[in-house]
Amino acid sequence: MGRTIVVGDVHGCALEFDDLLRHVGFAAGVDRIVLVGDLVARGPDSAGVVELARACGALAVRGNHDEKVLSWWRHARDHGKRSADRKVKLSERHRAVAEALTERQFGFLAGLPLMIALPEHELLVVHAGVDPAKSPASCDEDTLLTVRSIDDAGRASRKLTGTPWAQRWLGPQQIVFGHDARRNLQLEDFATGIDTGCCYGRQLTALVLAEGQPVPRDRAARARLLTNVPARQAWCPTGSGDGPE
Ligand SMILES: [Mn+2]
Repeated sequence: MGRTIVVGDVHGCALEFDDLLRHVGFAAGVDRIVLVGDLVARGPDSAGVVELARACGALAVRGNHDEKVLSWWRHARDHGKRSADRKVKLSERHRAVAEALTERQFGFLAGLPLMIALPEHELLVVHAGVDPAKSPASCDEDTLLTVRSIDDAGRASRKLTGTPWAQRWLGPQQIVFGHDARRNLQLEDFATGIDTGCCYGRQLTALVLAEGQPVPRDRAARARLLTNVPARQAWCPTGSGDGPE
């Protein structure tokens, strides 16, 4: 086993995902890729991202955008596509993803867990985050997929108002997450947010851990393990509201 390379929200940016694999010198069969979810939507080539993830044997957690198209796919599988179109409302953007993905690619997304524990790195990977008042294992799906902040009443919230949940999480595990492109890189004592908005024309970021290396508690030491590649272009306007972010 080689390095563990944890990659931020790819969001259909297949070219940049490929750029990142080259940039870190990804060695197939040696290194391990772990994606923080939201493989699909916003960017130009969701199917290409899923195919690349499959091809490099990536592990990944499910993101809220992955879950959105999966909810349509599960309904279509069980009740037919016409029923799914009526019952599961998709934005135009998500509809395009649902039409682009093959059954095999949907099957890959459907197999993604909500959380991946990598005890050799003292690391948990989730898409959005956790409710710091609970153990990660007892957090509900909605929190893991959408949380951003803790509101004034102490509740986990998907809004940007309030305290970033990552500032309230006191470990003991280090959590690496995505989902919050607007806050960009987040480096807290026990949490690292690596959604740096590639689909909006910023960067695709990764945390690169040597075999068996615990995620450093020290922020500067952790920052040295981060690397990124620039977006080839802005694929999606910032704040383009298309449902769940
Ligand atoms: Mn997300």
